[in-house]
Amino acid sequence: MTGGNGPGSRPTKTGRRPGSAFFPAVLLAALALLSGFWPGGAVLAAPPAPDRQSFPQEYPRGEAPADPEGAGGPPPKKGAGAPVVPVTVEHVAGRPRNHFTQGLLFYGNRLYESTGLYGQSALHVFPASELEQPGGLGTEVVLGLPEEVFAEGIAEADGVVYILTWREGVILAVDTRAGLGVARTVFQPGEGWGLAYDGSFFWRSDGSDRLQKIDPGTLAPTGPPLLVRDGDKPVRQLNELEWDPRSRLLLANIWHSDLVAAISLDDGRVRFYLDLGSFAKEERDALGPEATANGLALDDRGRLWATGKLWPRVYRVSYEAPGGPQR
Ligand SMILES: [Ca+2]
Repeated sequence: MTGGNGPGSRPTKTGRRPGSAFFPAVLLAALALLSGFWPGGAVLAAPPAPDRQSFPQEYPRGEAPADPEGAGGPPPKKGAGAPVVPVTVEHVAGRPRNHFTQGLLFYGNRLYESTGLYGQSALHVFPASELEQPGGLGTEVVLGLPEEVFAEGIAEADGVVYILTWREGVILAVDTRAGLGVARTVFQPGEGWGLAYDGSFFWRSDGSDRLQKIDPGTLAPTGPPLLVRDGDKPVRQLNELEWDPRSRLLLANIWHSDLVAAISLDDGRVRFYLDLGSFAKEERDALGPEATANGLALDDRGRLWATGKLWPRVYRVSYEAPGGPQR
């Protein structure tokens, strides 16, 4: 994620505009310097911690998507339509502070996290077992990314972790079987916020009310965007994503909201919202308004973990889905 507010978006920190022609060449050259290293305990080019005092000014997220009606707008109000479901916190694990979380996923016995901001974007890899240990997440391997990249959501397919970028027009592919390095860079049109893989296709959010299906082979968009609706109302600012294969619903953080939309990919309808407010508000009050809930991952037991930008904690939550079994 990131944050898009549609019209009036300011230049980026670097002044570069989306789609800059020289950028892919620069990025590819920088990526060529990165090679495959894999968990030997070494930390690869650990990025500096974000300066919390500076990022609101340097964080003009989002540009109007193709349909301006799909951009911006306030997050949905509780009780506006689909039911809002509270969550119960089952476990809390500490984690490194100042991670500007953009994507979260479990794969194998590891927890992967992408973090954003120019000059600070990275892919972090933790032993998932540490989530259950008293000290929480403390051991990480970090793949630093070129400073021209603002990393966004991540998704895994066939052992490859794909890193979406915000406005850079590329997806970075990290083949975890070969090592922790960028193995491939693929053109990706449009703005990227969140990414998930449903077993057949990738789905990408861009801060609007639209989800784009992406072919896993070519990584090219395929078909028309899926319009996400709560009743008749567009649900905008869709951000970090997580596919739930059990309920066959796509979970989506909504930027600057404590709500997580549970979306059917059959028709784009929001079936219900999860409300993370019981702990998200506390984190935001302590860290500032940009410390929004962003980071959803289901572990191999189907349990949902949630975190947010800069949050020093990851929360495992349970909830009772309307009309479905408790999880
Ligand atoms: Ca996720």
